[in-house]
Amino acid sequence: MKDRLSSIIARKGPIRRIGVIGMGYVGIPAAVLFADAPAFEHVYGFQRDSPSSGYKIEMLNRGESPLKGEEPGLEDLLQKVVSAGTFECTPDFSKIAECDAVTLAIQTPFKDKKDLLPDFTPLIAGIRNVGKYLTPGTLVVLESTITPGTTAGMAREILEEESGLVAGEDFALAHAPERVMVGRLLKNIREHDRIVGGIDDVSTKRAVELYSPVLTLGHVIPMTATAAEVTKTAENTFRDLQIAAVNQLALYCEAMGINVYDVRAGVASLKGEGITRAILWPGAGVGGHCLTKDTYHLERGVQQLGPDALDFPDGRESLYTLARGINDFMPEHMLHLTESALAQAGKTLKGAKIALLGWAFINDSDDARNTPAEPYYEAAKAAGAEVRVHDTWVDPETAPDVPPGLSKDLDAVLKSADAVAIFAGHKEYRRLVPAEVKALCACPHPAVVDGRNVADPDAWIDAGFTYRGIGRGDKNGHTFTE
Ligand code: SAJ
Repeated sequence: MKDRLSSIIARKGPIRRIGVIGMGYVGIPAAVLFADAPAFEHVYGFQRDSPSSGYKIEMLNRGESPLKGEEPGLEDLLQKVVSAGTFECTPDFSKIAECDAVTLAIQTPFKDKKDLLPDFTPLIAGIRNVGKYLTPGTLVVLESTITPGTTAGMAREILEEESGLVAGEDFALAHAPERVMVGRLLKNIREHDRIVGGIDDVSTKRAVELYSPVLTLGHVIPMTATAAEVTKTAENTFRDLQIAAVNQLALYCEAMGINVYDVRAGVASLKGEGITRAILWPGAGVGGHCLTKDTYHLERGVQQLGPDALDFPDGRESLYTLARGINDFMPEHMLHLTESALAQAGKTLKGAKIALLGWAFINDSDDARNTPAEPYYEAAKAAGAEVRVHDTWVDPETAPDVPPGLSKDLDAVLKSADAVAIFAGHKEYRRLVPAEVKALCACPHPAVVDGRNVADPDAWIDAGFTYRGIGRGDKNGHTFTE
């Protein structure tokens, strides 16, 4: 029956009018790039006129980007396509009926971090809206990161239920996962290879037609929709695994009294044709909205799609969830290091004043989603410590889940601290002067616990600190230099 879809598409002709659902970090750059491509005639950016994000409609139609932070080229391109009349933002979802292709770029964040389940509600609402106005021959593409099997499963069912049409016969359906990173949105879409997977060959072919015109250095990599879903979740699962491998190595190096960074440099030195040793960086933990959840998308996928077919060693935990466990242990390890450093100075966690530097999950960023600093903060408070948090970048007014008293005043956070725990590698922390910090702490041997390799151990030890660092087995057992 795919001939039926082929002939409907042939009658419809090339993709000219495109709809992008979800005016966020993924949807906005995607929409303006489609609108700027000569191959296409008009792009609607669909945005619900809700109290929290309806303001984006007016802003975008004035050519102003609602995205925070620097996005090179985005606002210029937005102004260009708005004034050319090839892009408009609208809350009128009925215009989906005019589109030859519709993409959905709607986040699937954790519903509750404890149960590690994504919240598909917004995405399902978006899919329902598309189904309501879907017309024959249209291509529907999911760009959100989703559990393998979602495109050909839940999404297909909802679209068919809402439209009365049949996927693969009346309309094309595909998955093309986004691979953008904040600060490089346009560049990533243009230059990264684009995974494109349809529920059938006709859908894949139509999706290739949609994405090819916006790629410059990138190439389209066609496959099935489920393979595309596995690719996206696996590429982040593998990064999480690589980080866990070096975090475990760091724990081993601490136990063996050696410097993990010497070992890392040694391992990385083995290179040459066909030799790869992708050794990443150990740290205080893994945060963000990608690596913390995509492993569980992959695990759910195989459980849902192939539970009986999976041949795996009996009783063995998945390597991937084990890796998640090691990365999630690192904030706990940071607390153990803090406890050990305080004890060396004759103190305990209970009653200690801890200055936690860095709430963001990544260096020099205001993004604090799923930050590893949070479990440390909660555990330290539970142990009876007073924790004051500093972050130059995270805005206490707008960031989600910020701790009470999050401050941008570093001196105030450091004042009278018994311990300084560094969770983010912000450039401000790389420039800290041990003697100045010691003066603010105003105690004989404050602790410094370095989670991001930003503190020179000898400089801090010479200034009188009790030093602990992730992977620094060569320094963690130091004595005081009187
Ligand atoms: N981290 C380490 N050690 C490392 C690298 C990262 O501990 O060697 C930690 C970071 O501190 C952070 C977390 O892992 O807490 C995630 O860091 P990340 O660099 O992976 O940043 P993300 O979460 O923004 O990942 C994104 C992903 N991009 C997309 O989903 C499009 C990921 O696929 C990219 O590989 C990654 O950016 C990247 O390479 O920048």
